[in-house]
Amino acid sequence: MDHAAEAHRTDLMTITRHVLNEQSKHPEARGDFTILLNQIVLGCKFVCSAVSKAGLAKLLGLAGETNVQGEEQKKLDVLSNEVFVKAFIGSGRTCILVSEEDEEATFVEPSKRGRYIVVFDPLDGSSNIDCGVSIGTIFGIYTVKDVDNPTLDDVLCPGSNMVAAGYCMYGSSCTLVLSTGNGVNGFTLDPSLGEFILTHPNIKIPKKGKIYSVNEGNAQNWDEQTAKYVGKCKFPTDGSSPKSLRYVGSMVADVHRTLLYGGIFLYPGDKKSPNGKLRVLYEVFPMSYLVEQAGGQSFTGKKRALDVVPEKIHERSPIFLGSYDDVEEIKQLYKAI
Ligand code: AFP
Repeated sequence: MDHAAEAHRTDLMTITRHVLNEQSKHPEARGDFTILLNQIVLGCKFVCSAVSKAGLAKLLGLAGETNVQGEEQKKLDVLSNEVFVKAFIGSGRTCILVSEEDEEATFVEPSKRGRYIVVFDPLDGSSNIDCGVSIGTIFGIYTVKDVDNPTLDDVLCPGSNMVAAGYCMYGSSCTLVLSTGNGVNGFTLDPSLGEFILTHPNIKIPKKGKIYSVNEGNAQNWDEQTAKYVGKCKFPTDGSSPKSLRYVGSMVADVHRTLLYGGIFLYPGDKKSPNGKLRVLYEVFPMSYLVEQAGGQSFTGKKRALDVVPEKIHERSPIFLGSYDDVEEIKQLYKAI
């Protein structure tokens, strides 16, 4: 019997235990973050369960509303948003919430206020729901400067101000990937226990990858640099093999694969949409934070993504993120022109 393996199998590192371990490194910490994280975990479990039962429960279909980006909302978007908003407010640890589904930021009433700000997309990739493709929740967390006087300026600041970020992917398994600024860890939901267990400790993105991930249907509108980069992925001139193309169309799934296997994910700006499609606060920032924490890079075509200072809560930005060397290559192309 392999006792080492057996000990490992029975010593289950749950996400709460992991965060409490991290917390113990900061004697001044009062456990507020652990309480907030428990609400994120609860929301993710709810959404995971709802997504897996969506077909059965006849939850699919349009809710008859559109969100602030003018996209059709599905019932699951509405449900997921409500669950997260109520969980965050109920935790007593948040003061401002910015959700993809809500036009305005939510300012938590003074009696329920705490020092954390959460920006989140409760159900990203919702156009993939009906065909059972992986979708996810993305979140970023900041702290407020003055808990008695939270303002939008506390949110409209560089992504590098985040204190934590993560996503939960509802796929063939339910995986929550989290960084609190000290590396990246992945936890998989054990449905029989109802617990997220550490399965991907200290994720490091390969320095260079063999995959590129982009919506090539937009190629006719790309700028010269993006077109040149993708051309090099397909027809390398340095004797290397062409990269493979993988594109789910669900950012959580595409970034998750990029974190684990390496390569590059691109959603560039183009002639039709100069700022691309993805939202700075709750897509670009959290994913850039995770990729940097895993040793990769994230670039907007102009600067490091985490240095962007958004002017509006639903602002969009082009994004190139992934393996360090792959992103470096596209940075050089943008520098050269
Ligand atoms: P939906 O939520 O409308 O499905 O959009 C998903 C998303 O915001 C992101 O998850 C994908 O990476 C990206 O859009 C895909 O966009 P395209 O369909 O334009 O490729």
